[in-house]
Amino acid sequence: MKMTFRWYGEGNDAITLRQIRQIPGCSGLMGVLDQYAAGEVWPLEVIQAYVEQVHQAGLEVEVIESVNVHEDIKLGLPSREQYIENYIQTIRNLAQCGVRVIVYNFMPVLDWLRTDLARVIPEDGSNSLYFDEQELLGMTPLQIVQRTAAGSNGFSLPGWEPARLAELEQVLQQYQSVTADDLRENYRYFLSRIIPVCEQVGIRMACHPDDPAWPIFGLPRIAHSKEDFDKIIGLVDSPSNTICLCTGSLGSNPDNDIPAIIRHFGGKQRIGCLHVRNVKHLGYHKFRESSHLSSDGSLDLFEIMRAIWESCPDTYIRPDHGRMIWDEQGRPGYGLYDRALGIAYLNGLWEALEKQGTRA
Ligand SMILES: [Mn+2]
Repeated sequence: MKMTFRWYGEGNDAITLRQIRQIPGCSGLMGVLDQYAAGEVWPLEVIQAYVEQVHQAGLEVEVIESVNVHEDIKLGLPSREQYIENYIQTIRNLAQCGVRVIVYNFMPVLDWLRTDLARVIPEDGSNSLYFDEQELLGMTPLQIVQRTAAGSNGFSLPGWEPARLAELEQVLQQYQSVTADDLRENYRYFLSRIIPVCEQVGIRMACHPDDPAWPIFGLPRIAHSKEDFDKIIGLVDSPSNTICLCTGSLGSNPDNDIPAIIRHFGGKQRIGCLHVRNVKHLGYHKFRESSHLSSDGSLDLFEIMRAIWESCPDTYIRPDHGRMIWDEQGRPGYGLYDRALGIAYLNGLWEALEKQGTRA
């Protein structure tokens, strides 16, 4: 297992590489260059400079996240061809710089969604990301986008890049006639074009689940259950077609048995990497992000780590979102302190498994 940390790049993150290097047992990053809009080629020299900088700090960067898929690809428009060509060029450029796993998603228009980015947790006064479908019912997509932007403390948020949302109303219209099956067929086309290249250059594509794990605003969503991911890995049957198994995203739906899902796909060698975090279920379609500790949330992190240790022990992991604690100001969900605590805890569970665990 390689423990990593999400970092947004110099000038785009309040956290420094030096701070990340000082987290015990953290050997690398899941990096991101989110200055590029979906559909743009990430230039080789820019990736090289980024990777070089990370290496100089004593960290690896074998996973890159948020290589966003242009909406025209998801909609299956004729213009998708150029965007797929661009995506392939980005894959080649990343591979040339030593990247092994690319995290992306196939969610229409809206990426992850919350109704509050800083909901105070009454028990201890910290705050975290929060979702309540009841709050969402009275809002339009545009209102939730504006509210999310206003709550971001001035930081860019992954999946909420302004360029991507500039034509929100128009793109929402375009999806009116797109069914889940249509979306899946467009996904199949995309994968059939990129996966052969990935095999050639040694890249594994890792699809991030829908977050939360159910449809939103009537948009088709096809990646939020074991059954969905069985279909996805079957669209193009290749070791390069994998999942970024995000325990908090899938775990927002109590029907998803996360350790069982990890064992299922880990056993098939189809987990490219994992985001490991906890959520606290507060009611129907209502949850908050808790600390990583099992007893603070609704997921059993020990069982999750055991499933990883048993089925895909060589994978990449990172703590996912953290709470804001100790008066830290920063990008919602991506502060230093609580994510560093998450790493310490997950590494502790891992050490216990290494020393005392028995594999089935
Ligand atoms: Mn995630």
